[in-house]
Amino acid sequence: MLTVFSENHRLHHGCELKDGAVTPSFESPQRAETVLARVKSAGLGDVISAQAFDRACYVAAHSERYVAFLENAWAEWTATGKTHDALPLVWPVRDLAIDRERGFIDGKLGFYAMDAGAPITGGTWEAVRSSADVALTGIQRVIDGAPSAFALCRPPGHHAAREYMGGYCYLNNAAIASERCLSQGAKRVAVLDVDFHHGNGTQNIFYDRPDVFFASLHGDPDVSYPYFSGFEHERGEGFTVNYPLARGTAWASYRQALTDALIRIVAYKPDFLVISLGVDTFEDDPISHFKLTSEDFLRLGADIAGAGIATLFVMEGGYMVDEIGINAVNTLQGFEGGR
Ligand code: Q9C
Ligand code: ZN
Repeated sequence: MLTVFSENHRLHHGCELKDGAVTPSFESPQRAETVLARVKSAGLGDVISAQAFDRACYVAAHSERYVAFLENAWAEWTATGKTHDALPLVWPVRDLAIDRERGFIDGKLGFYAMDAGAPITGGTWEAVRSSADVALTGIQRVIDGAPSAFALCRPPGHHAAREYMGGYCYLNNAAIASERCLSQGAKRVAVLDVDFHHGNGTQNIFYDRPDVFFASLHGDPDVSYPYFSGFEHERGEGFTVNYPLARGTAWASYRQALTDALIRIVAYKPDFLVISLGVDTFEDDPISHFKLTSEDFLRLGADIAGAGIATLFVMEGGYMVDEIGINAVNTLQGFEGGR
């Protein structure tokens, strides 16, 4: 399987507000390097660099003003004299939820963010747009006839909605790739999100859309981030399906939900399948609470392959353990039929 990568991811390395303290983000450059090293040592296949795509490809999944915010945020932040990472501090909650962009950068940060987990640094935009280009380069190969490809995206994307960032995500790489399929002639696309966290951003972008089916398996939002979405009753126009799973979920019950999701996806008859591949479902992940083993990721890939659909894998979460590379590549090798 072909892997698409961009060294520009290294330009983004920020902090996050976690448990009441600002600390280095769990979403570190080392993650992508660990996965790339495993891709190479396992002999998965060729590794190519991302091509540059037009800004219009990002705006297909996001609003014009949100993309403009991402492009300009660092310049506007540093214009106020600050040199450290930008994080939002005030949000438009409920009665303050006026739908009007604010002119000043501090107001913009709150308007365009769901949490304080997506810092803006000097290199963020370059890394973010390159990550989207990684997904676009990968999906173009699949559109052109490859049975599968791996977009080694960083930063990840699935928490980024049409008009907000959060949870380490800025542009929604999986959604941008899905829109590319449709603009290139596909009739239907399915997105299957197997990251530990609910893919709230992808759900938001496609919630009222019959041409993109979205399924997400994730930690029950009663106890897991992002807390406010991912419940079973969220069905959109009938093309959204959520599988909130209990803390401690292991392969046997995970697979039941996976099987149900795949049956629905096959019945939808999509032209392409995009997998939001988070490996933070691993038993030793430092911020998540499922119990998948490294061998389970081989099974995950094999089950996905059973759908028989041309597939792009898009890297999402998975944190701070050497096994992130093993688990991501196991999924891809499981898809390809074993190692
Ligand atoms: N105590 C992705 O996996 N922190 N984002 C949650 C809960 C944010 C995860 C803290 C986790 C975001 C792409
Ligand atoms: Zn995650």
